Amino acid sequence: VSPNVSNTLPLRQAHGSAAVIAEISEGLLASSAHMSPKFLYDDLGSKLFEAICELPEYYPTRTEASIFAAYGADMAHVVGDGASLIDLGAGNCAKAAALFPLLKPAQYVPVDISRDFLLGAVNSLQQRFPQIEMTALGLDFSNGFELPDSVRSERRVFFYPGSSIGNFSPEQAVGFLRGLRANAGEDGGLLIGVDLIKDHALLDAAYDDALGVTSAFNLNMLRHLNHLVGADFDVDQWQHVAFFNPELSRIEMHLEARCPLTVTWRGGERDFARGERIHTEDSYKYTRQSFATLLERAGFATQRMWTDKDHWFAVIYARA
Ligand code: AVI
Repeated sequence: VSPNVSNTLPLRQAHGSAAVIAEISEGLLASSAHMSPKFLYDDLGSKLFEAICELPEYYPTRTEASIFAAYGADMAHVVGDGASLIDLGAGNCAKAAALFPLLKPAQYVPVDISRDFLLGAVNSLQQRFPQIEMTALGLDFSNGFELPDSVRSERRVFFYPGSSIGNFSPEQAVGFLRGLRANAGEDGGLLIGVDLIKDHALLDAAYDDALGVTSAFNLNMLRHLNHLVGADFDVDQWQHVAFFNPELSRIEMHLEARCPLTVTWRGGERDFARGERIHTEDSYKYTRQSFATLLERAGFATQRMWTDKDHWFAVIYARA
């Protein structure tokens, strides 16, 4: 059995396209340079993120897994079986696969910007679960996306674990969640993982680990940009900076120039002073109440929430 692969344009094939050059140029030329976190995820970036999830400092993955392990059966009861499970940012698909025996989806639709990485994972998953129809979508869903006709079920359950929603600003998150709600169909919903505000030292360490894996993950964006737009970033000239910003309730990740330098790419050139930064990612942290309010603003009806004993992380099922 082979999974379906949807015929969408992956970012990899889009490299050098006018739209990608325009987006990257706009970010690099802004007075405070910034770059979408989606550019963290080329093939190596996805592998580095997998490694981050194994780090002792990166508590979200194991805390969320402990919540699924403790309450998975209860979640399956609330969600119901036989749905189309649409896994947003599926990566290696491991989180959804662990829930298959409980959720018993009729169809599995993993979506990820890192297309080749996704296809490798789905191919082996399809062998393990031949009874579940699988359709892999290699695309950037951050600006919304159309589900292909092959997603037939009227009951669509979006699966968005790992607190990836935190990589949107709260305003963007409301817009994105509204789109999911509108597409969930009759009796569908959203099973989502959210990272909660906690001791700031724990948050800082999770994004600046002792082994330097998160630093490599952040710096790898420069290699990806070199590939995408023929830039000449020298990774050695940059350093990883990450910290919790309590006013905005978010981790900020930046790349900081270690020395004065000039970067050129297909579409532009910019000088950076020593200490000048490119803002590469935000990771917003919520309280249980502030996230429930966000889901309400997005139009979701009822919600069930499960959390760990320390209230570090929450998993919520919101009915459309
Ligand atoms: C994918 N996303 C939820 C991760 C996060 O925690 O915001 C990405 C990440 N960035 C640094 N470490 C992990």
